[in-house]
Amino acid sequence: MSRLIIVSNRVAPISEGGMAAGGLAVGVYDALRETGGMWFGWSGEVASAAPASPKIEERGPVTFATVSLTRRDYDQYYRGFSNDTLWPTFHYRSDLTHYDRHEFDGYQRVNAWLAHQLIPLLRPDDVIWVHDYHLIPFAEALRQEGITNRIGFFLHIPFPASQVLVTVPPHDKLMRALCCYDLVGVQTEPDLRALRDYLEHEAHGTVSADGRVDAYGRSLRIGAYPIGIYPDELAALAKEGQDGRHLKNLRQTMHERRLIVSVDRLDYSKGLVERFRAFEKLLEISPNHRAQVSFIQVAPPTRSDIQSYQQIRLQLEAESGRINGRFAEMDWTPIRYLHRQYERAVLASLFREAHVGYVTPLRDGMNLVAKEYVAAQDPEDPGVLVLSRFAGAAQELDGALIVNPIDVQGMAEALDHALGMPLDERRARHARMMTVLRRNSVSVWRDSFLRDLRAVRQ
Ligand code: ADQ
Repeated sequence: MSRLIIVSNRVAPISEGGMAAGGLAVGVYDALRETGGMWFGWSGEVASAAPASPKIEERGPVTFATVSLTRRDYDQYYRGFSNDTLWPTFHYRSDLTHYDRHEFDGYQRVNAWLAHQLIPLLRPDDVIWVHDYHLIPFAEALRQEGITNRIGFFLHIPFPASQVLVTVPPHDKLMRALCCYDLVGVQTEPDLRALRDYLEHEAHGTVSADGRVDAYGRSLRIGAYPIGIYPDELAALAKEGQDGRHLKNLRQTMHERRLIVSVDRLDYSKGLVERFRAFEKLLEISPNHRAQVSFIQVAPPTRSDIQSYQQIRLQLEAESGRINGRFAEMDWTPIRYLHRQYERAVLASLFREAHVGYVTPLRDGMNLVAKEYVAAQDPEDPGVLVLSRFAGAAQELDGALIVNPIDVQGMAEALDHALGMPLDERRARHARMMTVLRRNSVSVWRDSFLRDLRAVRQ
């Protein structure tokens, strides 16, 4: 089988044992190990000058090829256009979107430079799989240098409605570039409908029922490929951690109270402020939960050099302080807000310990935390998932209590419902969701995308 090349903004740090930080990295790395291949992208380093060529590291059948970025490239391509223009807009936060034409120029320049760095490493029959919004123009840049390999693209974040996408000034250039791929994958059917709508009504292209597209003089395919996890491995990890130090310490402070858990990067798309207010509302409308329930929010910082991220941090610190000041007692803190990263095994066991998994983003491509929470549960006595309808995962996880994250009262009622749900109903909902998680695992996601990519132009 032809060699696989993965291209992503960041190359995931993979330890010698082959285990990476997250499920996605592991899923992709498994595919590379099976067929042999290369993972190409940014090393995460910012250097004073651009390197002449990628740094190459071989680990068994997998080659890691990484480059550093200059400060200017980082500012324009990564912090600027990717994370201060595309990220807010694609998460329906046009109010937070900042646009600077020079940053867009930098985004295109860095994509072209990255493509140029990869070309000497390519073989004619390599299959190239590019990931996420940082790299929309990557295939166009390769095509301009005469590369004819099969190239696929997967968007991990939501694909926004046309009327939202067109607020990005160079939307037409972006979408023209997107059509240089052979296969474009999005997370869910609603994302696919939005993409189709743009291609038909803004680009004046045609899209067939089975996802064949003709637009901007190019032919390609589009499809929905919901990303998954390895549910049974996560369940095993959660079970193993039951006697770990972190959980022992936690239990000592809980005194048999019920536990609600949320885990997110500290991002305004994750709906953290509304979530805190809904927990406050729960304590307000159901006083029986006071001193009986604790809420742990784990939210490590990300992108803290962007102003909107500094603001959400300040807002959350103020909200957790205010709510705790209002309800806390000598021996009970309602919200424990942990602004830090934890190991996967610790998070998995925390999920298993929690009676409620509270996952309420305002918008999310998929949200793997929702899936991990379900997989981590004890099937004999599972917790309940409270899930935003605006997470891609809500398309699959119909055993969750689905909420609208804007509706603070509705979320408080869902928390109350979850905390009081009888065992039979919890088991039935959990079993239904586990069936879906096993059917749509990360290997199914990867294999179906790569099968469709390998089938194009054959
Ligand atoms: P993210 O926005 O990062 O991903 P999500 O899918 O929920 O969101 O999480 C990714 C991973 O990070 C999960 O495996 C989670 O366990 C881990 N993680 C989160 N907080 C952590 C913490 N405090 N410590 C350690 N690990 C933590 C983007 C899109 C999502 C999409 C994924 C994959 O925004 O919508 O689901 O990519 O496609």
